[in-house]
Amino acid sequence: MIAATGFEKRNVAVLGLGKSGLATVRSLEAGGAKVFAWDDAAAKREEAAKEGFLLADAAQWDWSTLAAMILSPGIPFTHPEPHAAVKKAQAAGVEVIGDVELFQRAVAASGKAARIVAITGTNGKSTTTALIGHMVRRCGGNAQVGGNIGKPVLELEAPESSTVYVVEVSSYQIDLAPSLKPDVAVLLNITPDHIDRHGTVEHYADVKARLFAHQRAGDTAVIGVDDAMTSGICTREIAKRAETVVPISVGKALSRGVYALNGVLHDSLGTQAIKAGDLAAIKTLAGAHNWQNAAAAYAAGRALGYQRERILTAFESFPGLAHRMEIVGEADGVRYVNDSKATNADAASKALATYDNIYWIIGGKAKEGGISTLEEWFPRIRRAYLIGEAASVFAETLRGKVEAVHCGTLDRAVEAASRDAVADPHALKVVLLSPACASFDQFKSFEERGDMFRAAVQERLAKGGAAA
Ligand code: UMA
Repeated sequence: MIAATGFEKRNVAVLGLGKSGLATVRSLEAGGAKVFAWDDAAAKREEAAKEGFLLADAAQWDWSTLAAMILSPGIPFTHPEPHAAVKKAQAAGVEVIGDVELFQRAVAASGKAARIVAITGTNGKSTTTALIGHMVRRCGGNAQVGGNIGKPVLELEAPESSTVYVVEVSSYQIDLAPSLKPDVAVLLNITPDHIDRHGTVEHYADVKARLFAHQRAGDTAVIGVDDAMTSGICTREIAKRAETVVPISVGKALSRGVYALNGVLHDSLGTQAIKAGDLAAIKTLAGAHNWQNAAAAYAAGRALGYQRERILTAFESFPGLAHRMEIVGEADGVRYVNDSKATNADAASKALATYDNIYWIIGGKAKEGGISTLEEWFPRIRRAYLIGEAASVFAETLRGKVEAVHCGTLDRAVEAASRDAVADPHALKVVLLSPACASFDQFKSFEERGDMFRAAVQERLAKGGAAA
């Protein structure tokens, strides 16, 4: 655990007692602060009470005695409107910050030469974070991986001079971390997202760009240039500090930067462009979106001082992330891919763009817009297997374009898709769970849905494959 510094013997309020809030209370107490904790949900307060934390209704906090309020990332800071406690804090001149800010301050105050690699972007940030963490370890470094990816930053181990913190940061977390200063900052891409929490896409992009605000000579900015928003940010950063900005692209050759062309990674950081390695051969980094993640991780690895060959060797052993195009089995020329995290059409498009001969398990609780935007990928789909609430709506969209079978449940869909895929004479077929839907009609979470898919596939394969 990292003890929060700077609040010894002072009163601090913590609002939100989810994963990051509970870690924040522990960290502040370890740093010697007196913490007043609150969550608007009674169940969360009960959980906190079991740990013996001091609970005090946020509506009753005495703002004149508080040194700061630590806000959970999920609680509105600016939009649609600030939480009532945020308004009161601001009126009283009490600073409102998040756990990532406490983390940054504690690392800076430790006097250790620990380094921070921070990763953000609309898509791919968890995979890139996991990939960089894996690379750091394989290159002999002491990686501590956390943040938005799941493990709260304050739960990571205390800084040592060898520590490389690899931290995924959401826009919510950046918004609450005014002094964040990564040694290596990675911005992958920006597409409209979380507008409810940031008001406009421009504000969302401005918040993401703050990742670079405090970087100094010697710090590195790795920035995607394949969308208009990040490309604009990259141009602005280059104007300030060209030599420490590394543009990355998939599909465009760059005179300076790191880029992937047809799955081949190129490094033009030196005097001439060289081929750094073949990403297309790495199963867990399949697809153009993963090549962007790999280009960013490679650039981060170079900034950390790792050799080109060691980075590529590390990529080859990357296990991938659960539920994100996770390969859960392969037999009889059929690859089974768990992409349960794809809870909307845009996310599902990544897997559909990656594979051919797809036996596609789709459905659940439909999102607005359905799957009509996926039509360009329909020719890759051999057959669709419909589950959950969205089945009849999706059947309508697919009518006349993709043959669809109503399966009802995931188990039945796995069975039917495996049987059909095995019978397909193509060399490689893919049974793909990429539902383009939320899971809540049939499962507790996308994780439960993906776990059940993995278990169903592995049970079938253990029994002797789809023919069993
Ligand atoms: N709450 C209130 N009042 C409110 C609203 C919420 O008291 O008005 C309470 C809720 O009851 C809850 C807590 O505040 O107990 C909110 O917690 P939280 O939503 O911030 O969640 P945590 O459990 O602390 O998890 C957070 C991140 N969640 C969000 O940003 C929404 C997790 O990212 C992150 O993994 C975790 O910290 C550890 O760092 C999740 C996420 O969905 C994966 N992120 C978004 C995304 O990826 O799109 C940004």
